[in-house]
Amino acid sequence: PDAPEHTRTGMSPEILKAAFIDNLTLAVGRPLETAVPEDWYQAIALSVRDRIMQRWVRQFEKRNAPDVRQVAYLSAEFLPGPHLGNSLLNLGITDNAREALAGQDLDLYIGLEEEPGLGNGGLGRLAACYLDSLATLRYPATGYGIRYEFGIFDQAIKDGWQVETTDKWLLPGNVWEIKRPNFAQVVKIGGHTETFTDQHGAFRVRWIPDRVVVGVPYDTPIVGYLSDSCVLLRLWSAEAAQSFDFADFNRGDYYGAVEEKVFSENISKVLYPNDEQLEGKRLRLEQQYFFVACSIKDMIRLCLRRGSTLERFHEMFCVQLNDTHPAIAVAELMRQLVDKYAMPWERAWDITRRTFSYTNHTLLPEALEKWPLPLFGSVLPRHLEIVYEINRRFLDEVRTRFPGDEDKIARLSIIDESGEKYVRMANLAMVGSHTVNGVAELHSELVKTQLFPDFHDLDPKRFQNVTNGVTPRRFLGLSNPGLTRLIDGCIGDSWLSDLDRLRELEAFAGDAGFQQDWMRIKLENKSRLARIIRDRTGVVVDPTSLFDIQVKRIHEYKRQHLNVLHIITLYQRLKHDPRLQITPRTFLFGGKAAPGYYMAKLIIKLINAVADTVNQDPAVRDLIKVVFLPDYNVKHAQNIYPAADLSEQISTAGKEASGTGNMKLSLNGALTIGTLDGANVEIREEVGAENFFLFGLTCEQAARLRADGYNPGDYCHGDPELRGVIELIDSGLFSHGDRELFRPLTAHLLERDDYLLMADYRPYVNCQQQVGHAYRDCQHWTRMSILNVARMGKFSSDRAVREYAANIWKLKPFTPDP
Ligand code: 26R
Repeated sequence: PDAPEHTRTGMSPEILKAAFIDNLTLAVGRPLETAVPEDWYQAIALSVRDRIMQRWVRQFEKRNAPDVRQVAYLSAEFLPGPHLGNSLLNLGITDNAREALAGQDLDLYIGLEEEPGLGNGGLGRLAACYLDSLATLRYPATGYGIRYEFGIFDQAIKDGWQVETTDKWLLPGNVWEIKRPNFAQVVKIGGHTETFTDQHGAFRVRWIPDRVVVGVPYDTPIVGYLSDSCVLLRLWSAEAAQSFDFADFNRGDYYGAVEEKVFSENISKVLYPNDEQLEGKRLRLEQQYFFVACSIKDMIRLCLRRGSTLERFHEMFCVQLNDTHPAIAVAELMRQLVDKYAMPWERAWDITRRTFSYTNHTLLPEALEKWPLPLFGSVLPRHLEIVYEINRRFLDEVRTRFPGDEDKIARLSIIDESGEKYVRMANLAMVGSHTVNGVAELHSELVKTQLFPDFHDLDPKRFQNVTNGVTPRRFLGLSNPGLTRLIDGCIGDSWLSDLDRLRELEAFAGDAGFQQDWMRIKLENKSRLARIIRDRTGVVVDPTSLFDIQVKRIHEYKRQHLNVLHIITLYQRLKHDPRLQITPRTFLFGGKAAPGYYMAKLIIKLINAVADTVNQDPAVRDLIKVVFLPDYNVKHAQNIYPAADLSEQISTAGKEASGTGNMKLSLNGALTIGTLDGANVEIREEVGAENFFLFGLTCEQAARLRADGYNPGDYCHGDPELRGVIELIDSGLFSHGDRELFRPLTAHLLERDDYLLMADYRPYVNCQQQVGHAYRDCQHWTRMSILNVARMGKFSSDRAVREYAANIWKLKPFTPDP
C-alpha cells in the first residue's frame, strides 16, 4: 500500500488542511482563533512552498549531472506577478486547497499577495512567461536578475495626473524566496588596472577596484504546470562587504562606516522606471554589472563544482541576454577566463561566442543603450580595455572583408566615435553572441534591415526570429476560470499545456448553445470588472456596453492619444446630434508613464480630463464612459483581460517590437483593432483577416510618407471632424477653460507628429465605426471571439521556449521520471 501522505508534501484536501493549520500555528505563530486573513495567506503560501521545494530538491541530481546543459536567462527585469494562485494551479491543487479551507475564501487570501514588480512592462513579463514555460517543459534553467528593494513605482491619480509612490513589496515579507548567503559573490567596482608578469612569465592584468560590494542571492523556485519540474529565479541583492568597517569604527568614524554600507546597498535599491531614455546613469551601469558579475561567477562556480573545466563552460551553460541590459556579460566572461583563469584570448573568445545569444526588444533609437566612455571606464576600467581589444580584433576582421570602407567600420564599431565617445551595448552584444533574434517576424526583419544592416551583411546566418508568446496558465487558466471551465467541458483540459488544441473549439464557433455560454461568461467577467472599476474609481459602467481596452505602458508610439481622439470624435458627434444612436462603449485605459516622460504624463492627464467631462455630460446619455484604472500591474491585468471585448493595438507601424498584451487579450476572446505592427501581423494571420479590425499605414507606407515630407497639418485641415476634435481640446473644454494645458500635445500633433496620428486618424475612426457596427450582431461577434481564442495556439510561450531551445540553445528537456 502507498505510504501515508506527509503533512509537508501531501496533496489531498485532508493533508492540505492539516498543513495550513500546522503552518498557521508553528510557522506564522498564530492561534486559529485569532488568525487574520494575512496570517492565512502566509500559512497557505508556506504550505505551497513546501510542495514546490520538494520538487526542486528531487530534481537536484538530474540538474547537476555532468552532461546536462542549462540555460541562464539574464534579465535586469522579471515581472512574475503574485505567486500563490499560479503555484496552486501549476501544482494542480487549487480545488483541493479550496476544499481544505472549507467555507473560507481562498480567492481573498490569494488576492492579498503583493506582486514583485521587478520590471517595467513587456520585457520583464516576457521573462516571467518564459520561466513558467521552461519549468512546464522541464528544461533546466535559471533566471538571473536583481532583487530590487523597490520595484516599479505604485501609481496613483491625483487631479488627473500621475503621482508616483515607492513600491514596498518586501514590507509584508516574501515567503517565496530563500536567502543563500553561502553562495554570495564579491563584485569589484571602479579603480584602475595594473599589469604584472605571473610565475610562468606570462603578461597579465589585474584590476584594483576602489570599492567592492557583496551580492547575496535570493532563490525563488518556479514550478511548472503539472510537470513536477522547477526552474530557479535567482535574484541578487547588494550588501556591504562587512556590515561595519572595523578600521573606521575603531577610529571612531561610526557614521563613515555605516555610510559605506548604505552606499553598497544602493545598488539593488530601486528599479529604473524608464523604458526609453536613460542618460548615463552611473548607478544603472553599476546595477547591470553587479548582477551580471554575480551571475557569471555563479555559473563558473557551478561549472567547476560539477568537475568540469572552464574549457567546457559553453557546454554547461548557454546564456540568453534579455536585451542589452546584461550585455556587459560578454566582457565579464572574457575577463574571468583571461585574467582570472589565465586562458589564452582566442580560446576564451571562442567559448564566449559559443555561450551568448542576444534578444533585441526595441527598434526605438532612443532606447538603444550606450554609455559615455569616461563613465564606463571609471566604473569598469578593465572591461573598457577588454571591450577595446574585442573591438580591435573584430574591426581587423571587418577590414579584411571590406577594405577601405571606413564608414561601415564606424557603424560596426562597439565604440561610437562620431562625437562624444560612447560604448554601444547592442554592438557589444552582437559581436559577442552566436545568435541574435527579434521578437516578432516583422521586428526580426527590421532588426536585419534597419537596425543592424552591416552586421547582417557580415553574417546573415546569425539572425533569427522567435515570435514572443505568453503563458496560458496565468493568463487564461488562472485569470479566467469561467472560460477555462467552459473550454474544459468542451474539448477536455489538455489545451493548457498544448495550446494548439484550442483549435478544436472551431467546431463550436457556430453552435448557438456554446455561443450563449461564451457570452454569459464574458458578461460575468465584465460585471466583475465593473465592480472593481466602481470600487477603485467611483465610475459606474454598464457591463453590457462594449469594453474597449488599452492597457500597456504610456508611450507616444503606442498612441493612447489616438484612442482619445476617437473618443472625442464620438463625443462631438453626440453633442451635435442629441439623438444619435451609437454602440454604447466603455473605454478603459491602464498604464504607467516614466516619471520623467512629460508627454506621456500629459496623455494620462488628457485621458482623465476627457473622462471627467464625458462621464458627467447628460448629452452623452451614458453611451460612452471613459475610465483610467490606476496602477496597472500583473494583478490588475488578470482582472482586465477576461473582460475585454476590444483590444487596442494601435502603435505606429514599425515601432512596437512585438507586444504581448495583444496576445493575452485575444486569448481571452477580445477582438483586436490594430495596425500591421509587431506580432499583430501574425495574430491577424492566425485568426483570419475577417476576424481582425485592421487599419492604418503599413511600416513601408509610414517610411515613404516620412521620406516624402510628412505634413500633419494637411491632414488636420483637410478633415473637418479631426479639426473639430483638436479645436475642442484647445478650447479648454476638458481643462476648466485652460487653453494652454494640452497645447504641447496638440501643437506637437500639428507640427511634428512623429508617430503619424494625423495620417492614421481617419482610417482609425472609420475602422472603429465598423467595430461598433459589428458588435451589434451579437452572434457574429461571439463567433469571431471564439475563433480568436481557437486560433491563439501559436502564441503560447511554450512554443516560443521550444523554439529557443531547439534553434538557439540546443537544449534538451529532462526526461520525466518513469
Ligand atoms: C535602456 C533602458 C532605458 C530601457 C529601454 C527599454 C529599459 C527597458 C526597455 C524596455 C524594452 C526593451 C521593452 O520592454 N520592450 C518590449 O519588449 C516586449 C517583449 O519582447 C515587446 O513585446 C514590446 O513590443 C517591447 O516594447
